Amino acid sequence: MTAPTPRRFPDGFLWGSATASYQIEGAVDEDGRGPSIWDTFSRTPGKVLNGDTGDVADDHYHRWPQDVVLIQELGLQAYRFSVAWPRIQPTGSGAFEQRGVDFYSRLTDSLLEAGVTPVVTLYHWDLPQALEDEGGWTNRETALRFGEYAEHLAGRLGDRIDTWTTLNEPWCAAFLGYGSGVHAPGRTEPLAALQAAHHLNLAHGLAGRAVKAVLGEQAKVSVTLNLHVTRPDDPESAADRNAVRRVDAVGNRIFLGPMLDGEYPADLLADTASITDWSFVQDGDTATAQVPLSVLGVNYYNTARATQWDGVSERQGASNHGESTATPFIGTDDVDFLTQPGPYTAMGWNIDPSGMTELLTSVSRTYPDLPLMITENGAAFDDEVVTAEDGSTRVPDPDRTSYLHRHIDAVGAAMDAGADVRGYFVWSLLDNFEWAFGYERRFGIVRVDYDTQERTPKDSARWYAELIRTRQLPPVTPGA
Ligand code: GBH
Repeated sequence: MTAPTPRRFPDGFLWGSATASYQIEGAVDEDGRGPSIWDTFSRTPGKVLNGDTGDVADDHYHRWPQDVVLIQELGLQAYRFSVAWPRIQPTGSGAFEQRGVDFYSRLTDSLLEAGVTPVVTLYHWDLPQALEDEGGWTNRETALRFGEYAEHLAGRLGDRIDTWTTLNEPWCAAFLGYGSGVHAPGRTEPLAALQAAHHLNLAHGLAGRAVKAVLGEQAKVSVTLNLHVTRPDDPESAADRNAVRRVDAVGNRIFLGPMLDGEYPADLLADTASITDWSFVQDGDTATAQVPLSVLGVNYYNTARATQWDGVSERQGASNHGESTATPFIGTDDVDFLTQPGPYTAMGWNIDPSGMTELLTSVSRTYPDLPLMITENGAAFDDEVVTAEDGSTRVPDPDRTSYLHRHIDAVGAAMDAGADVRGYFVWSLLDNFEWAFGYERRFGIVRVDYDTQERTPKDSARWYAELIRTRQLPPVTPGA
């Protein structure tokens, strides 16, 4: 038997970390920022754990220079951040706010000076509240306004931005926001969720085209999807396999279809026929959504297991898609998501690196010419600060290091199998506002003390920095 050797990643492979505006910035009333749906939602009692809001978060709006130093010290090659639309255009239409543009412009310059590649996301869920008041993503106008916002920002940040990611996880925006209601704006209407999904597809196309119109065809346009890896409980059961097909349609292909093939999958339209005739899709919309992508961003966290409920027996397991009773997988109320075997992260999500390999392999088989990038992968654990006798502090987070190690190894395995993966971003650089879970869940590789705003790189950050420096991943020991 040969001794296991470290895994080598290609020289051009981009190592980074990611954040999102509402989760880290705070300063919600500063420099003309308008309110977003997450300000409204988080201030609505009962929506976010402990009543937490993003009012202060990591105070990144003021502490960004220090955070760029941190990025540099860890040796990150790329930083993925999002722009808060309500800082650029407080009401989502009409006047633009130059002070908001200036903030991201300074951040971008500072990253470039530090030798860090800026990867920008135009929408990571903080919709201007004024647009929600007009129907939000259920309103076609929101997609048109998004195109104008993208055009404006492309003109201001220009070719300093390496990759323009239009949307982060439109599935969450549509189905958690308008379907199960666990995210802002908290609506629970199946039809609204499907309309939102369509208008997000359209918004992606309009924004991608706007960026290319301003910066040229060579501008790198991307989108980030949270693609669901769902397996049939019984692979021999045609009913279970059909349940998985339906989840795949309304979970993945509802975006992959328009964005990559220029059309909605026929089975999705058939599956949802009792909810809508899709008459909100206008001629040319899906062609617009199919804007050429330089790379597809993939966020991966865990896997799911589905079974077709027979309608008679007791339901086998609680849905593992959040607290809400309404399923975000519109039209699949007769599908049960079964509790997955552990281990689990602090989110209760199962740890399953094989899903990463499976996902990347299957996407790259379906779209062989499409480069992929892991734009998010990471884990929440309840880590703590340890103070040594000399007063120095450390945050030992072996579970997170192990999670990252095994998932990066799984990315390598997919590359061995032929997947064209160009980079990997840890979610997240900093502990931050974890949406409906507020500050109770920590995804950072850097610890944030919410009393002092002090940042302490966790052991996982040191481990990741070493990986980036050497470009060599130590072999994964079974069971580690
Ligand atoms: C991402 O969303 C977001 O982009 C980011 O802002 C966020 O902070 C981060 O991940 C961590 O949550 O209930 O077991 O079926 C995550 C999207 C969608 C991933 C739902 C887990 C279901 C897990 N999530 N998915 S389960």
